[in-house]
Order: sequence, then structure tokens, then C-alpha cells
Amino acid sequence: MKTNHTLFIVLTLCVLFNSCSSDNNSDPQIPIQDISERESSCSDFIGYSGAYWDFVNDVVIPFAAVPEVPNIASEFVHSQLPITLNLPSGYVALEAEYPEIGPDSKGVEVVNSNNSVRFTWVPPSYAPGQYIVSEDFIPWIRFLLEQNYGLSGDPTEICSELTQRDAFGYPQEINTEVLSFGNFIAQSWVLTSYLDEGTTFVIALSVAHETDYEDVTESLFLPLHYQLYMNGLGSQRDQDGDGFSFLVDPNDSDSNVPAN
Ligand SMILES: [Ca+2]
Repeated sequence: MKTNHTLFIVLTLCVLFNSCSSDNNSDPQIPIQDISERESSCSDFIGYSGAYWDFVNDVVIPFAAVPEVPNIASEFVHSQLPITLNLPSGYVALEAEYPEIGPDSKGVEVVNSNNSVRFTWVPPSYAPGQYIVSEDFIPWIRFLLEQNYGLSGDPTEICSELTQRDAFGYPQEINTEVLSFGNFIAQSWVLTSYLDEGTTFVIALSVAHETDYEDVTESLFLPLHYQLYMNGLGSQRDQDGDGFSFLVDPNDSDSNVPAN
């Protein structure tokens, strides 16, 4: 990987957005629970922090309603990718390029004014003919933390999980970490899926000051995940209706892909 990191910034398109919707929990099997008191599979994390951890590890969370940002202040529309985000006040979204991952790798970064909060999103990307393991992206995540937050040395690992499975007929890995360094908490999530002899990967990295992490997780990180790829509370988007979700499909606009 190259060591330079370039962000191409395009001014956020700010459009007032004054509607919001809520999906009630329609699954009677999932009792609604007070998330703020909920324990998680990461023993040091309760509440929304723990719910976020469980959510990226594919645990169904008993939210009473789809997580949404409070007081939507602006709408961001990516100029090249099909990404639209509703943002609360105090945040902007920036178009980003990640040459360390690949020459065409693009994504979005949501940040606040003093960079004490940052959400990095590398949308589902397909690498044909390659089998890429999730571990390969961990150095890049460390690199982002070095670049943006001055991480030096090894951060303290609060929780980490590597899930390798073949439950859907193709190999998949979920690689998650929660790290502590300085006054910051960072949660990373890498999902790799091997289909059609290539790898689809998606990455999210969420960073906030430790004193704000719980609130920011509730008001920003979780709502952004729901905006990016969830349909209501329990299912992931599948644009072409082929049964492969947006997160794993090499081409979610063509129901003939993947072939397997
Ligand atoms: Ca699909």
C-alpha cells in the first residue's frame, strides 16, 4: 500500500430536509428493549456503544424504531457514488479517495468541525479475481488513525472479533475491533465476501472522543449505517432483488450477478 493519503473534498451540498420517518419494530419475536441499559457481547460496552458493536457483528438489536439522526440539518449527495446521507447539524460529509486500497477506491467521510468525530465509509467494492482476507485491511485502518488522530504505537484493544463463515453458500468474514487510544474510541468493521471468484469488501471506521462515544453512536454512527444499507429494522438493502444484499453483491444493479 502507498503511504500517502489524499482526500478530495467536495463541498457538501446542503439542502434542508424536513421530513423523517420511523419504522416500528414489526417482528413480534424481537422484544423491544431499552437500549441505553442493554449489555452486549463486548463486555465493557453497554448501551448504544454495545448495540453498535453487536449490530456490526450481525446480532439483531431490539430497537424500538429505525435509528435516525436527530434534527436533520443537511443532505449530502456524493457526486460519483450512489450515496445520500441526511446529517445532523455540526457535521459535513466529504468525498474521499483511498489510493492505499486501490486506484479507484472512493468513499465518504462524515466529520464535525474539530475532527473529534469521524465516520469513514468505504462502500461495497468488488475486486474481481482476488481473494482478499479481512485482515489485509487492518493496517490501512491503523494508518487512518495515525493520519487523522496521531495514533502511534499499538492502541488498547477493548474488543475484537473475527467471524469466518460459509452460512450463505459463500465464504465471508466479519472483522471488528474496538480500540482505545489517547482520549478516543474507534470501532472498525470490515466485511469481506467471496463471490464469482472475487471479493466484495466494505469498511466502516467510527471514531469519537471517549466521553462522547455513546451519544455519537446513538445520534450518528448507527443512523448512518441504517441510511447506507438497511431497509427498516431487520433487513439489508437488495436493489436488484437477487437475494444477495447490497453489502455482498458484486453488482447490486444486475440480478444475474453473482452467478453462484
Ligand atoms: Ca442484490
